[in-house]
Amino acid sequence: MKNDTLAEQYEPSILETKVQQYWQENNVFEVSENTDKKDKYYCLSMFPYPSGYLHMGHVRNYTIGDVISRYQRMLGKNVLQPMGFDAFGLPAENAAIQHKIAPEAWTKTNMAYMKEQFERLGFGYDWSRSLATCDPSYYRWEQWLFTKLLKKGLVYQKEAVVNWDPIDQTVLANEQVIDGRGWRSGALVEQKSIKQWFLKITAYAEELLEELDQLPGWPDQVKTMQRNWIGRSTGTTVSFKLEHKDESLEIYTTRPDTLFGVTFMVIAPEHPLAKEQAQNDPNLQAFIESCRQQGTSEATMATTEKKGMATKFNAIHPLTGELIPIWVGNFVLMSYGHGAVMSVPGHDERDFEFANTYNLPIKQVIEPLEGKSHDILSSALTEKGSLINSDNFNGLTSEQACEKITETLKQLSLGEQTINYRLRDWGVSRQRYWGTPIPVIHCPECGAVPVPEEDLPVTLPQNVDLSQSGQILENCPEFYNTTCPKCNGKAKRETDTFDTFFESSWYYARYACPDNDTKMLDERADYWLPVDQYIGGIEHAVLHLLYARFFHKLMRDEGLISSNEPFTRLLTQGMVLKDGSKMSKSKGNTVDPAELIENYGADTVRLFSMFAAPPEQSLEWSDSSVDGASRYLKRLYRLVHSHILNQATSKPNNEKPEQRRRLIHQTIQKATRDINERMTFNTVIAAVMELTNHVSKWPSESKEDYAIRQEGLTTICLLLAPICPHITSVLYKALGHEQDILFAPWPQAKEDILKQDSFVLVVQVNGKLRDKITIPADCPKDEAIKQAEQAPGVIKHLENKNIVKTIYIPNKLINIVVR
Ligand code: ANZ
Ligand code: ZN
Repeated sequence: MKNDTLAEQYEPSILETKVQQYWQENNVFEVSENTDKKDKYYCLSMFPYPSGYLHMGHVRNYTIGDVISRYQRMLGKNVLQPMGFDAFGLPAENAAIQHKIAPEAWTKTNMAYMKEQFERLGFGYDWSRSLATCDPSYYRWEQWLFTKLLKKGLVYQKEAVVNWDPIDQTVLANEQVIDGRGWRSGALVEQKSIKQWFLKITAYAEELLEELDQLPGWPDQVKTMQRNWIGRSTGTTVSFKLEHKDESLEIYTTRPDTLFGVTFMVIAPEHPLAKEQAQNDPNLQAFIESCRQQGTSEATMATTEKKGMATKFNAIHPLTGELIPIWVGNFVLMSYGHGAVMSVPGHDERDFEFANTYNLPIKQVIEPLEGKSHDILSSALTEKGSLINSDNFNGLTSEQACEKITETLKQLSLGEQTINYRLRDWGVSRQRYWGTPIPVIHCPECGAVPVPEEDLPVTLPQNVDLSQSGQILENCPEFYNTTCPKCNGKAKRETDTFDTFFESSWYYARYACPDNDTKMLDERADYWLPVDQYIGGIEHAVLHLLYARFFHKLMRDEGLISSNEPFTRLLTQGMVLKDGSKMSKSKGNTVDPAELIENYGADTVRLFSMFAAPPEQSLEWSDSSVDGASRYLKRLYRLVHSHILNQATSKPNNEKPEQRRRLIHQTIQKATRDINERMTFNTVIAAVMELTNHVSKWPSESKEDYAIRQEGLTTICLLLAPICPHITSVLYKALGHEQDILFAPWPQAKEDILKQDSFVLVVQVNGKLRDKITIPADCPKDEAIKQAEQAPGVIKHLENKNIVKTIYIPNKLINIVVR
């Protein structure tokens, strides 16, 4: 930029446009995998869905990422900060229906608008690496990976339940079901079982769990949520022989110590035994049907009333030989363990409730450890204890019994220890149009055949009529009619598309090499990965972050990258609140960032976002804080303006040159420490504002004074540069620096300046000089008084006296008044 003299007035929009132009013309944020000595730093903020509207949550998220990126750049790193768009998804289909605009056109317009907004906010992205997930050059690679996984057996098809709208004849996403009815037709939604594609994430459950321990840079809260989601438990699989045929009913239990307390078994409505019985039992058939309507989400399971129905079958207890009736229950999940439980109503609350409803026996087999008694008929005793009514296991503790009983079962080949995960395989099929086509061809002869690599990508057909009811691709013969890659016979393309989490699971890696059209990832991915700092909302703690970790391992095992984990550090930013509740369109309490930028400029918006709260906490919106941020920048501007014209007017001030310099370096030290240790940019800003207050009062008449003031102002610019990159760029130039602030290093606190100077303190007793002591300049008052009282010339004058008061004039004198 030309070293123009500083304009008299601070006009953010003019100033910011100029600075941004300079960035763009010089491609300053484009980075390459350079081999010079710089360390790489990959800073990534979660990419947005291109809704066409930027909200304050976006602004906050992306400002945090940009500040970290710019800070790392000043530390001398080779910083990659890319941005792209999570461009597939339902809103585009809805917009297509409502506004008669094709999803692609709608999405592209929105992306262009959002890119403009990002540029206006001054985010330093390497746009040359941008990507949109709806672009075939992007999604072809996830289609490619899918076909590889299919061949490896990590992908499979099975029946799974979906929401079915019987009027529109279409599958509905959960968010399209409103109060149990289809959002468009208003029809009562049914549960329907259809064939869908699954990714075997459970094959990686153990690694996904274990490696959480190797992520010290992740918030504990997120790691705990992932651990619970994976839900590893150690228990025992027990085989109960069936009475009516030579087969067994397997169950999974975490409490084998309660085996002697089993009084009935409960199987899931989808269990084969339930189906067997239902064939000639219309009542049970109806019951199973009603369970199916209820759905199987964990939330429904926990809240719906426990209901059941008896079968005519019995199981045989593996150790006592007793006959145990088998029931069907709506609370048993087919997808967990073996879809069946041994019910111990004496020691499990759910079983207790069920036994009371259906008048089934309750038996106590555990007693509390400290001999306390427990009335088993009034409530279940769920704590562990010691065994009773359990044959030769009586007297053992629960822990001992779990081991012993499992051992005994194992010897009888009727059971063994097993590890179970709550984690389910990931269903990736969506019956939607605006998504990545699943690259499979169904052949009547050969079955499901992956689309050969050379035929990828399978692209979405254009110009479809989205307003028709039913499933779009199902009504598109020009899309689905094809030939089988194996036998060349007539075949049909898969018409489901991927869950959009599929696209967002690997985009972070593709930014390393978005232009490669022969490979999914190349060696550049290993240069940049793992991401050093990932930033996004806590709402992604489980699904997105788990899927991304899973994909990283899939890509590693495909030989595409060598690291094990995608994100070294994770920052989950807090919400933006207004009047105490989350800003949201539905509450009508939003603030439009575009308007703010227009009124105040990007630097003020950025300063406010970073000053109002530390990144991980929620931020309460306040008009006055925005005004405050704006006023501060205006003041800073004036301060530099008057300084360079040498019109600074010093106010009475008794800070010595050493003190002034020390304050500068203390501020550097504090800022650096706060960013490195806690990323509390708000305290950094507070310290810089404090320094600004001081500098505004410093003299500048002498050469030395001028130089110190210059150093103070330069430091303020440097410390604020990551947060307010536009104004600091201009002020830094105005202060006479040749180089653009973008290339300036982060300031260093100088040890010798930080060292505290000493002062000679006069110590009086009742107004008479008794001694002189030397203390550090910033010695706290209490410490100064303590040292004064112990000075050799003072001690004897205090003996047998009462100290009435002590007068302390910092850095000058202490007068101890005694009686
Ligand atoms: C007997 C028992 C006695 C149980 C007792 C608990 C307490 P976690 O820890 O989450 O793995 N269970 C097993 N399979 C199930 C299914 N498909 N649907 C619903 N519940 C199922 O939970 C394991 C426990 O959940 C198992 O231990 C089983 O009940 C139940 F005093 O077996 B337990
Ligand atoms: Zn075929």
